[in-house]
Amino acid sequence: MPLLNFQFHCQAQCSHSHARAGQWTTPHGVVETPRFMPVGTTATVKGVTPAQLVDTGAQMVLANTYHLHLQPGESIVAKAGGLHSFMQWSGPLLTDSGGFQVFSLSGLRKIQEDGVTFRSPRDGRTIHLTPEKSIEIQNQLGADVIMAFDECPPYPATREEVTAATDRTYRWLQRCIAAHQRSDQALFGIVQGGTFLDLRAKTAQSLVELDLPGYAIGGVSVGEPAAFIQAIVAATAPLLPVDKPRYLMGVGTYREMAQAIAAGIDLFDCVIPTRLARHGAVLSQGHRWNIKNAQYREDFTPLDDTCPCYTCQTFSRAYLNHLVRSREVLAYTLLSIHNITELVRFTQRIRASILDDRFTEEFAPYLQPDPLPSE
Ligand code: PRF
Ligand code: ZN
Repeated sequence: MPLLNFQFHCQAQCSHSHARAGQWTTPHGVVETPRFMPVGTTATVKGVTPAQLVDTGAQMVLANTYHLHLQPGESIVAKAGGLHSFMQWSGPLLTDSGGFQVFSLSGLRKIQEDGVTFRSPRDGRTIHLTPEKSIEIQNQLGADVIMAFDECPPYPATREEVTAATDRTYRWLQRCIAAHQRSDQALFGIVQGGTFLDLRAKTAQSLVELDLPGYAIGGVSVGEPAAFIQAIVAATAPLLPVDKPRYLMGVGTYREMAQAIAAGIDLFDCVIPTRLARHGAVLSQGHRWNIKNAQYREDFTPLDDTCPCYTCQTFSRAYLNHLVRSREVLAYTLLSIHNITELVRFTQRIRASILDDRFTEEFAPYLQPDPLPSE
């Protein structure tokens, strides 16, 4: 089935690393890469309206097959005219396949060759998710990008366990490709392989042969030391095609993103900015700090005086400190707007530095390797 209206164009290539700046055309608009994507698990980026989200600079948003299948169900989203129309986000959208979310459920789940069986945490009913079912749901949801149904092995796992999961993920990918019905949705493959770099390389090569419209690296940031993430991404990303987008799933710290961009990654997603907001934590200029602290009670300056976001342009630290201490819902919205803007802006600044070929100089402090665990 030919794919319509997707095109990845590499605009600039860093001369000291694999970093690149790209322009990725999708049916719902262009994504300038590298770019951070905020997570809207249940068809909403928690606490933030679509108009506010546009103002953060976010271009593409992620939603989840697993959560939307449980509530409200894909048929209701389809009746609304699809996910774009249902959640009123007119830009590019991506749905994750549900595999990872099911695997991270503790307790009742069973993985078999056919798929995964689990008990709904909502109402206790038994649900069977297969590669075919995940694609059918994602076809109904209608995001621009849909993800293959994969098995993400935990960390740590033995080589045998990771090999079994990786081989099964490949068979599941072939079933996903066969089940996929829409030429206006790009199906991305996901490279698994745990911390075994040779398994990563072998998997990347076998996925590249399938000539998919984009590739993700999964199975990282699952509890392994930071240096492993860097090693996995460095060993995998350069093996993926230069003319397709590369997406590192579930990663969104400053250092991890900068290092992954240096290895050639274009896209990231992470719940960090909204999750931190829930705890009063603020991201700014490479650091994390908490607005609840007493020192901000009478601080009438903005969170970050270099930040263009609505929160920083409008409110003081003293006001935000008060909202958080009073447990006001607006605190959550305002901190989420700031944190999302901050991470999107970090990737935009990296993009600008790649276009000027100053990336490795300008972001050198983030590119120092993480210490290897001592053993
Ligand atoms: N697979 C899928 N989604 C994911 C992951 C994965 O491995 C991760 C791992 N960091 C986050 N989200 N399908
Ligand atoms: Zn701000």
